[in-house]
Amino acid sequence: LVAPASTLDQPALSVDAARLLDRVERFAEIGRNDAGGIDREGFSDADIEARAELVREAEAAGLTARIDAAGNVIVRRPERAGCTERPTLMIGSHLDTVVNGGRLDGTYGVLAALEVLQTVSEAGVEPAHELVAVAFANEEGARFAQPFWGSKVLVGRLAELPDEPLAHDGSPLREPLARLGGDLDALDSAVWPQGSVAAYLELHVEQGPVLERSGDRIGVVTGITGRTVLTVTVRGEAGHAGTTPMELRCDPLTGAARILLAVEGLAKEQQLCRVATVGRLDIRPNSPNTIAQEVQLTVDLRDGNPVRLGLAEQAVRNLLDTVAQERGLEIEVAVSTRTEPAQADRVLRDAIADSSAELGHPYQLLPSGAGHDAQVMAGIAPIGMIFVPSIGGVSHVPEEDTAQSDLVAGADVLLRTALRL
Ligand code: HGY
Ligand code: MN
Ligand code: MN
Ligand code: MN
Repeated sequence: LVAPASTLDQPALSVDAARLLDRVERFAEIGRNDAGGIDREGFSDADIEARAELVREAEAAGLTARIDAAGNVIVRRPERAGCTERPTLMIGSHLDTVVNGGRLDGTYGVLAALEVLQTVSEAGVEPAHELVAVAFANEEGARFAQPFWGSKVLVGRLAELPDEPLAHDGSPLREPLARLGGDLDALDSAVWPQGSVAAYLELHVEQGPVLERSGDRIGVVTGITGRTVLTVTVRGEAGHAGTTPMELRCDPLTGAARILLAVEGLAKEQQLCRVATVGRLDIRPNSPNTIAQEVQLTVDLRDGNPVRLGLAEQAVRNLLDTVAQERGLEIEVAVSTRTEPAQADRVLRDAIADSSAELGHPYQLLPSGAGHDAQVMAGIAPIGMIFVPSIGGVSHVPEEDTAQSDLVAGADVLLRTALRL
């Protein structure tokens, strides 16, 4: 076993900036739509292609890559005799996007993790940890209603996942998962037990305005918001828009409108939780001269405090009961995900801050209002997260962007942090 190099005594090792930026551009072509956004929802054809491309890139870089039963891509440095006993430092993020999303959310962190492994291998240094890069499957839950699918499987939260996960349109996960090389009946094999991961690091674009405004290049994440996503189905009676008298209607769409505004009010006026969003509305049959039969909508609740999050969920459930009674609608609610808030580990926070300082990058501490696989990984390992500025503070839109120099700085901080642990 080569003695772990105290790389910090040496001039700082840097990522290959051109290679990283080139990969970011190439992955942005996978699933790009006419509007310039990325349609790479988890387990779509584009997502499957991106995962296969990551495997090819890793192998071409002399690394090993495999796809686990959940569809996560796991990249390692090739085994060397005597080096297998080191604790694992996992570094990752996700490759899937929201509908019409940006090219950096998730993908940047995955490609930076790959870059860290490749840089370390090429430099011939032996970090104290075994570095493992991971691209989690279906973090966003854009098409299949299980956000954090890959990380939840990896940490063993199988009991809360449905036996036969379905997309919003009812199509089963089983088939695209198998096409990717996963196996719905073998999810157990993808679980990493408690204690098997010494630490988890994730690099991500901030997706908000804080760093851009302060002029800091690096964000050291203190904690990640909790999140509950509900899928609500409102059923009424379809009918002719011209002949059904108003007093005889049982319209699920107007019921849904009432729900939408009340959900906004839970956060905006009542301040029961930090933010509350209805982001998806599915109207059936969605025809201008037919009263709707059924409306499905999602409710995304977020707060850093799990108690407040629980109270907000209860308030939504009470609201649904009230609307159902008042309007004679049948309302069903299912939990798509409950993801607890998580705190970043003190040691990892300090390591990120020190690495930023040593590289001359101004940094600040900040919480994450977006969800990340890191908060699921917090169930089995200490976590640390690094943010870089988002231009205009926007994300989940095609305009999402970050200055190239910031992308490179973030990857260098990730590399340096991985080497100092
Ligand atoms: O929605 C989120 O916060 C994350 O980007 N999945
Ligand atoms: Mn996202
Ligand atoms: Mn993300
Ligand atoms: Mn007609």
